Amino acid sequence: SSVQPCSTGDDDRRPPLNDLLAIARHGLGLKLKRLPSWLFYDERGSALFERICEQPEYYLTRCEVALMDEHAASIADSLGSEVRLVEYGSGSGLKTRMLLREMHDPVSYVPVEISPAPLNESVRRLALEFPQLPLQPLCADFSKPLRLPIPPRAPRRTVLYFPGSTIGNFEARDAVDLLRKMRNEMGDAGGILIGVDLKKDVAQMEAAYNDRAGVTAEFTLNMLARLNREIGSDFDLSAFHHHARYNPMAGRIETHIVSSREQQVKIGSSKVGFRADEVIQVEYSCKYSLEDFAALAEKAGLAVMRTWLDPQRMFSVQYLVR
Ligand code: AVI
Repeated sequence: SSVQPCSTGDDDRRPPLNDLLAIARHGLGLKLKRLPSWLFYDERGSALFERICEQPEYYLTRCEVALMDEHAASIADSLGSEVRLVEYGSGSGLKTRMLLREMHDPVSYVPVEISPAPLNESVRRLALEFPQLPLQPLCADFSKPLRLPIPPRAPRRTVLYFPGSTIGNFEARDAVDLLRKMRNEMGDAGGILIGVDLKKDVAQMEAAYNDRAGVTAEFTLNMLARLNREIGSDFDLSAFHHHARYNPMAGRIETHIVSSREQQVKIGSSKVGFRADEVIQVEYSCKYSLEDFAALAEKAGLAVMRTWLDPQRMFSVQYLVR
């Protein structure tokens, strides 16, 4: 197989880890405290996320896999032949493998991932199953403009694959900006294949973010544990808890870390005070109706060419073009 070494664009990276202190200070210094959701994904957080995907309440992954099981061939037909497939994020790679198995003469596969370890692992696995497919991993932050590696032969089109409803973790305004950036990267003939979680029964959505086994709560609190590990803050994890509720006005699950009591936490050389029940906003998971998402795409200059649903009609994969 032909696997290129991981390329990086230095200027495209997230801030180095010692900037974590500045990020924490800034977010916790705001009147309404907030921390960015990408902070969840250190090694432990990524492992916890994989476990969330296996929880019975977390329907998103199961539904998207069921969707790919039923529709991967039809999706591949819509993308056409000689496609360069660029994936935003790498993850476990199951959905990618389901898609690649059905694709017609793909030119190359470019996984884009910020951390080198999962990137190398996904490439290693794919190389075993697809020895003929050129793999061009790119170690970069997909929310910033990308410098894509030169493809081994001219593709008919570039398709950006963004599964998992990760677009839901961006506020509507940021989601439009990201889609606009993707529109530039895919070029005139290109497309975006994107997983989008759908609005549904509130209890079902809230259960997905409050699993009984408590894995999501552990995932959420890992953000504080990570700060303790990496910037030496002294969050007492037993004095904070996870809280995730659906906000029907905004159409999103909003996840907060709640301070169980009044307390002070050391962040670097200073202290941050928390009132009892004060929250840190840490994640949005936006949910869309098909009409909502088409309107969002349109704001980014994109049209929904096709939509596929899973058998339970809980999750969608959509193909967007200019
Ligand atoms: C990665 N992302 C789509 C997940 C979601 O559903 O918003 C992250 C997650 N947060 C809590 N559970 C899962």
